[in-house]
Amino acid sequence: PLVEYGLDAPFSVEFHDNLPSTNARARELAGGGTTDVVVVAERQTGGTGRLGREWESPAGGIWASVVTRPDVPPARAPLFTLAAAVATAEVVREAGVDARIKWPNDVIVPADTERGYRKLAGILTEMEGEADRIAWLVTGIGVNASVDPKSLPDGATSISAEAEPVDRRVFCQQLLERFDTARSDLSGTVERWRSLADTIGQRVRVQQTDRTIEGTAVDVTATGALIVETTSDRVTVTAGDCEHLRPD
Ligand code: BTX
Repeated sequence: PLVEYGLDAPFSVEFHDNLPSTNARARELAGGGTTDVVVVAERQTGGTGRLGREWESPAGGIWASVVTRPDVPPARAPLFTLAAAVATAEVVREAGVDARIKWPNDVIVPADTERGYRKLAGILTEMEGEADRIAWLVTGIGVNASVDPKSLPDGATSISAEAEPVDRRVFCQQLLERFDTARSDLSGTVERWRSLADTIGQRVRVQQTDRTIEGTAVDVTATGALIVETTSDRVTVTAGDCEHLRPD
């Protein structure tokens, strides 16, 4: 089993064997006024990605959602997604996998000559806030740790498929410590994000509800937006689905 244990985390831990979604449970706790707690589940039956997509969460993964109440304006919320992506990528890299970040929230193993990029982890941030202040933030982190990629959608991979399996208790603890460090140094986080990014320098297609932006990703801004150079323009993209295109 995963984290029944005394996780010596910088957050208090609520462990579940089975849960529809750790983000849903974390939202409940957040709405009730709780903070600095992490909800961890051995498996999720209704794990969610962005835009209501499904997130496969079999036993063997790390499914965790952290509730915080950062005293920052809502425009800075995306930085916590970057902080979680940096923390995840760093701990996965220490496990011996050449992980990189795809803007804004995916930890991937980059494409090689034979295969396209494979998704190893994802982050889902949810928030409630007023105009000038975040009320609460839920940062959901899903990592395919010891999961057989056959039980995951196409294009997914896991730590155990790419390298030696990890001790999930230790991994989860390191992940939470890294996230705690990263969230308290957001400008350092943007720097580390840049150095871990697979997206910068790539040709990308960013899908938004009402438009598609295609061009070269050149940088991220101080608030975590992606800067894309198109043939005619330089566009700052704050949200959307980003695909890395193969070079011509
Ligand atoms: P996303 O919308 O970027 O990615 C969702 C897409 O990824 C799916 O449509 C599917 O194609 C693919 N996918 C589904 N499951 C997996 C998987 N296990 N590994 C790789 N690819 C997959 C990414 O959303 C954000 C995911 C956050 C998940 C965490 S887990 C803890 C917390 N609780 C919860 O319900 N969600 C978060």
